[in-house]
Amino acid sequence: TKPPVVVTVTGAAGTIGYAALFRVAAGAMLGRDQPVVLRLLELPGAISAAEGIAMELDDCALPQLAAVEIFDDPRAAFDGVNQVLLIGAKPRSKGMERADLLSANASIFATQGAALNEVAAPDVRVTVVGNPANTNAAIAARHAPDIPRERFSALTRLDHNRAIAQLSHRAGVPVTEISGVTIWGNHSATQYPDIFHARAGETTGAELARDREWLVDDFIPTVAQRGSAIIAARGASSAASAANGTIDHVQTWALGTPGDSWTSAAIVSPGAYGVPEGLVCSFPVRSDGTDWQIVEGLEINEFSRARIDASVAELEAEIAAVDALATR
Ligand code: NAX
Repeated sequence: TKPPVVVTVTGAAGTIGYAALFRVAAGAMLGRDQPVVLRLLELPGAISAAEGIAMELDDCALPQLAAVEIFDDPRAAFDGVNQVLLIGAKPRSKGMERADLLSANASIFATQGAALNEVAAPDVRVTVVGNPANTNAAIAARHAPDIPRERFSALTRLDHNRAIAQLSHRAGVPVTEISGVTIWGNHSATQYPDIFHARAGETTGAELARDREWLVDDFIPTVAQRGSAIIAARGASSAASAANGTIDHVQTWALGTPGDSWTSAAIVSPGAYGVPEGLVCSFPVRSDGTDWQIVEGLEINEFSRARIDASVAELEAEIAAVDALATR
C-alpha cells in the first residue's frame, strides 16, 4: 500500500469542512487506493466541534483513513503536510467594513503562509477556499517565500461547475458533453464565465452566445450570483457544492486533467492573457498531476476582454487595499 498523504483542513468544523471531510476520508479526492491522514485545524472555540467530527469519522470505519488529528496551532497542523485546504476564514459580520474584513483575513493567511513556509512537506500543495479566496491565496504565497508560488491556488471550480450545469440546462445535453468553459478573474460577483470556446454537445458556446440577452442577463449573472441565490433560498451559504468543488480542484491538480480538456483555477499570474504578474487570478488550466498549466492561445474577443479586465481590476484593488492597511 502507498504511504499516507497528510491533508490539513482549516475551518474543519465549519459547514464546508463538515461536508468535505467525509468525502476526502472516503477517497473521493485522492483516490480510493490512497490512504490519508486528516489534520483538522480550528480556532480554540471550535475544537470541541472538531472532536465530535473526529468521532464521526472514526465511526465510518473508512479503510483509507489512517488517522485523524486535531489542532488549534497552524505550525503543528502543517508539520510535514502534503495537501492543505485553507477553508477557515473570518466571515463578514454585521456592520463590518470591507477593509476590516480584508485585514482580518490578511492576518490569518499571512500567519498560515508563514507557518507553511517553515514546516510543510517539500511537495506541499495549497488550495484556498476561504474568502476573499484569490487575495488570501496571494497573501499566503507572499508569506511563504521558500515554497514555489505555483503551489498556491484558490478555488473557482465551484463557479466552473455552476457554469457547466447552466450550459447543460440551456443546451439540453448532459454535463459530460460540456467542455471548454473558463472562469476568469476573481471568485466574486465580477468573475467572468466565458463560453466562447465551449462546446455543449453539437453546439458551440459561440453559437449559444449569439443570444446576447441570455448571455448577459441570464447566464453570466446566474453563475456569478449563484452564491447569493443559494443563501436566499437555503438560508445558509453553499456548503456541499463548495466542498465538492474543492475536492474536484484538488483531484484535478493531483491526478491530472484527462485528454485535452481544461478546467478553471485561480493561480498566481505569470503575466498571461494581460493579467498582471503576481495577481491570483482564475484562468483556464490543465494539470499534469503535479502543476497547473495555463491553457495558452485562446482568442479573447472584445466582449470577454472587458469583463476579464473588470474582474482583474477588482483583484488589483483588493491587494492594494491590503497593502495600504499593512503600511498604515
Ligand atoms: P463557516 O463559518 O461555517 O466555517 C468556517 C470555520 O473556520 C469555522 O468553524 C471557524 O471556527 C473556522 N476558522 C476561522 N478562522 C480560522 C483560523 N484562523 N484557523 C482555523 N479555522 C478558522 O464557513 P463555511 O461556510 O465553511 O465557509 C468557509 C469559507 O469558504 C468562507 O470564507 C466562505 O466565504 C468561503 N467560500 C468560498 C467559496 C469558493 O468557491 N472559493 C464558496 C463557498 C464559500 O462561500
